[in-house]
Amino acid sequence: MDVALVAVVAPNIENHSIAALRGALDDAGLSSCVIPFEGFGGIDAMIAAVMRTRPRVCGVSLQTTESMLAALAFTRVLRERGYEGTIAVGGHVATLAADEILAANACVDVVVELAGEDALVGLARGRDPLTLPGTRTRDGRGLAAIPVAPRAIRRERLGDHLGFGAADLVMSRGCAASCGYCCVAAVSAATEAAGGKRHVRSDVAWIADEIAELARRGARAFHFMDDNLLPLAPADAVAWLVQLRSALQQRRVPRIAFSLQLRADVVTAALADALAELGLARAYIGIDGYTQGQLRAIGRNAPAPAGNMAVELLTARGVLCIANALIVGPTIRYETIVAEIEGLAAVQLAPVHLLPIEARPGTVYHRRAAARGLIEGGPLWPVYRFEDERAFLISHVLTSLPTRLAERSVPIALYDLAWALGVANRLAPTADTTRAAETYAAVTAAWNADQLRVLRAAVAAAARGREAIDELILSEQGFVRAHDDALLRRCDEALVEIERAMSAIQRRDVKAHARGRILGGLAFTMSLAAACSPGRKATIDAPMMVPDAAIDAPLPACADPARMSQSIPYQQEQQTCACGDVNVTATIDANGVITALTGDQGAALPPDIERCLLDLFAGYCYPTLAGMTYAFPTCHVWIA
Ligand code: B12
Ligand code: SF4
Repeated sequence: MDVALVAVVAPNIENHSIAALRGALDDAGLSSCVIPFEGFGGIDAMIAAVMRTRPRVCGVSLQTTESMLAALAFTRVLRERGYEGTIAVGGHVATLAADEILAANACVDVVVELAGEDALVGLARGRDPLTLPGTRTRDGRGLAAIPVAPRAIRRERLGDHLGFGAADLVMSRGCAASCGYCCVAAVSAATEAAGGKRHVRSDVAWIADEIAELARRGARAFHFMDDNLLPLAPADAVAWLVQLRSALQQRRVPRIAFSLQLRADVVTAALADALAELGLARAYIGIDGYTQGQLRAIGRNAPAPAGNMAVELLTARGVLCIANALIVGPTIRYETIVAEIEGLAAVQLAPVHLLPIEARPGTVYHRRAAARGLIEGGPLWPVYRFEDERAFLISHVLTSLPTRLAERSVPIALYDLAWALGVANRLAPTADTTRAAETYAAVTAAWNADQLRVLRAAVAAAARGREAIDELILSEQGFVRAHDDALLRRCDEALVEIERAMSAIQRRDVKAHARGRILGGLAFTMSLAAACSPGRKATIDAPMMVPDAAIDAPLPACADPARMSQSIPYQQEQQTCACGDVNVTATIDANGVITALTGDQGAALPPDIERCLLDLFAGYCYPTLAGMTYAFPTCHVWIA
């Protein structure tokens, strides 16, 4: 075997990165296979699969910061167990964190920035990495990186959603905007630095050909996975959609339904009309901030009223919307959050999917937070310090209610329900979906109202201090779980109702594709906790968050100059990292250095995995944690 690619594999979800790389290897006459990336819990199985196939190159697709620790634990243990080939890592996060990956004790030989096709073919042919594009090794840089281009992938078969053929599309790359917290903006900047454009979109004719060809094979439901497909200016976006519609008509493409994520401030009445006519069934609306203060704080250039306006315009045209909000993060002030919560109160028609602001490597937000000393450790396991203690206390409430962030939350269930409902409405108008539509509206209203209630209570308690917050958490935990579980059940039942209605129309048993639920499950397998307590329900491994003293207080420093971050000489003590209902216990010494890790209730980890993790953390220290006995996960499930 020439190349084994280790990457995310999920039912009915296409991995275009792997398809592009395998296509290039195939064209070059090289053999390849895919080994599903399964996080910590799957390290043994993944290594066994590599050792069985003995590839010349083992390539790991590192797309998300969430999977970085597990991916690098895998590469290190792979080498220790005797793999002698080249270990290469590429993908979105590899592009942004090459230095950290090479600096970690993770046995990675080559990091490939941006497009990986040429570099991977070269590595598989045994070429010197430094003669290939985009490569980074400990000895230096190779040739200039090549920007990633959107291109068609070869599909052996289509996915299925409610009996309709389904396909995932990636028709553009990058984004012309540059929101401060967004890692897509960071990769777009890297692309520009490599001589490419921040944003490239395939030709309308090319996109129409691809959709027409898929429609000929039976596809009707299309999931656009692009970061930002539409032009930023509303008039340009309308003109582009009109062209696409006419190109599809020329090719006699039948009625289709699609899902898209889009910026709120591009949505005008004309654009909403154009999208609805083309078949937009579900929209994930990137709003992020509902007040000018919050938009400024996270570094997004958009008018605050655009969010709610977009939801109203699209909902009026039958498009089911999900709205996101970034609310807590290390640099955000209490007053900004208070105003933002009142902004959220205006959103009535779409569930608000709350997310904490992550300081992703490579972003302006990350640089800003790091410069203020708010990130301890490094990208493998970052710990955020909060500039504003009250903001931290609010985030503590959210992370202490697992159904709000850590687990599959109600907006994620509604995201899946919207895809089923929207596709049924668009492609099978005779299907009786009345009750499911009522459920969507009722669950949305109940979720938004309760989310606001808890946020307002958190704000009030945060003003009173730590004790009030602890009381609030204690009094809310049982109620919130029961409340959210009941809403999740209603969403799941509505999904089954749609499946039933569609099965009658399709005259066979059909299933809805629940992407949010599948991804939630996938993310769980990334968890460090999953490594420690197999068989138990785990949550995503999470940067713990700790409150901080005022920002102009002197920051603690690392005793060992070889380690990152700062140090306070505290006694060695046990630090428990509670992640959902599974605890990983880290022993942190006087200098904030992790010296031992055990699993749930002190259970031992497999020794080579524990040693591997300790080595990966060897370059970090967590001085703020050295003196504390608590930790806060920011577990959350994203939508993709
Ligand atoms: C499609 C997609 C998915 C798909 C497929 C994932 C995949 N391809 O690995 C699914 C739905 C499974 C998915 C899941 C998730 N995703 Co996703 N995903 C994307 C998306 C929108 C497009 C990726 C894509 O297919 N691009 C097209 C291909 C052709 O380009 P490419 O991926 O860059 O690949 C090229 C190069 O990077 C390189 N390359 C890639 N892999 C490798 C490997 C080697 C060895 C080499 C040499 C080169 C190489 O060569 C490729 C060809 O040129 C990106 C956004 C983005 N701009 O990348 C988000 C993105 C990567 N996802 C993201 C997130 C957060 C997630 C989830 C955590 C979401 C969730 N849980 O709900 C999960 C995590 C799953 C996991 N365990 O890692 C974030 C990551 C943020 C971050 N910095 O961490 C992104 C950036 C979206 C965003 N804007 O926030 N995702
Ligand atoms: S958040 Fe959206 S609009 Fe902003 S840079 Fe990222 S992809 Fe572009």
